[in-house]
Amino acid sequence: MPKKLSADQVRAAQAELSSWTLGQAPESLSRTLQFPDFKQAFAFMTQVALLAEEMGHHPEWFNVYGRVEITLSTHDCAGLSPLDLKMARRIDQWAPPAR
Ligand code: H2B
Repeated sequence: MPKKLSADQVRAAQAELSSWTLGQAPESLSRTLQFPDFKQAFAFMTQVALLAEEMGHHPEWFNVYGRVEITLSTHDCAGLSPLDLKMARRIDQWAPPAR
């Protein structure tokens, strides 16, 4: 089972992952991405889906046309784990440039 991040590790993650919002009870990281159209949003989601399968760790997300809302948390430890940080960093690499 993945190990739950300590309060210090959560603080460090929040500072590092500045485009994500920290949620509580259970702790989570959320980010909304806006793509120009559905095709580009879905291409991004396909990349994340393949990573999720590789990791055995899956996002909660919501998509309408070019918008993708993502929440990351680890159910197995009822909070954030290193798996969420790994996924958030990869998502940041694939995010569209700010408009
Ligand atoms: N995804 C997320 N986000 N959190 C989990 O705890 C989790 C998961 N657990 N994907 C995995 C699947 C687990 O249920 C299976 C059995 O590997």
